[in-house]
Amino acid sequence: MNNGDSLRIAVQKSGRLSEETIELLENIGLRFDGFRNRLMVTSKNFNVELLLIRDDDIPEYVQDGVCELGFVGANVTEEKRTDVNVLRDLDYGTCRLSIAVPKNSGFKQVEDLAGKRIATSYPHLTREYFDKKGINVDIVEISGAVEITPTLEVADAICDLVSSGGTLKANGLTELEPIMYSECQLIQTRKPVDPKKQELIDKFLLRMEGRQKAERSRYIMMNAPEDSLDQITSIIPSLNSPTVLPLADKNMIAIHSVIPLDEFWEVMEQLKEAGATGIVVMPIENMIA
Ligand code: PRT
Ligand code: ZN
Repeated sequence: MNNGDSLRIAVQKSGRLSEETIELLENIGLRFDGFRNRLMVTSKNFNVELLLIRDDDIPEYVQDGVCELGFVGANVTEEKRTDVNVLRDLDYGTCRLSIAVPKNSGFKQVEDLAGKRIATSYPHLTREYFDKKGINVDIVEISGAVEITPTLEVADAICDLVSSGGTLKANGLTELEPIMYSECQLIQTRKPVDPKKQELIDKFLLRMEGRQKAERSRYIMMNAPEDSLDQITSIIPSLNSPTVLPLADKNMIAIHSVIPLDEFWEVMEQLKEAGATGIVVMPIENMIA
């Protein structure tokens, strides 16, 4: 358990999630002094300390309450079968755990792998997948360089993480089927947390929410004929009423609003059709409800 006063967060020390996680923490206003060769760093302006460790250890440290929070891939948390709360899916570290076979193996579907050897660093997730399908396979647990095992004749197929697919290709493998999609997640311990630390967690989450909302939104400004205001207002999927400003040209107005990024293009097209001109779109730094 973490009995200190500071909130303790587990972060991957050095790997694919490290840079973006630290960047995210800095983006929500946390400042740190140098990370080099350190296992623990304390923030200069928020009562938090980061524990920098291997990603494989993060779910267990959070489960046991050594750290209240952790940033780690869903693939690791699920493989380790840890009992934690998933607070947020984050938009980085995205990948999929996939079954892949040698290009000229003749295996066309997962059913063709019955009785075959599958090399993986994810024995539980792989076993669970094949068991659900009722396909009997031999799992060969390998801790790294899984892609090379078919060439070495250690396995007939593999189950490994894929992002661009370049590594599979370079090793003469083709993807047969994804068994899980993963991204970096913020997880929280289920162990009791004292009220003061819970306050820190709530504050931390509020900042993250503001940042995530901002990243998923855009600020738009446009000019429009005054008589198209009702139509334009009905197009803008804003939670708040848009800001309407008069322009020097008496028949024209300026409209400002915030729109969700995923509706961006559709809204733009409709706004143009409704007579909006000079549409300007800007990123948003932060949003506090
Ligand atoms: O030292 P430590 O144990 O902390 O790090 P690690 O080597 O175990 O993990 P690391 O840093 O490689 O990955 C950390 C996390 O990033 C993973 O647990 C995933 O949640 C996520 N992630 C996202 C990936 C990938 N994309 C990924 N492509 N993890 C690994 N890969 C590997 C994959 O195993 C394969 O070897 O990259 C290769 C394939 O990449 P593509 O782009 O060629 O398909
Ligand atoms: Zn690891």
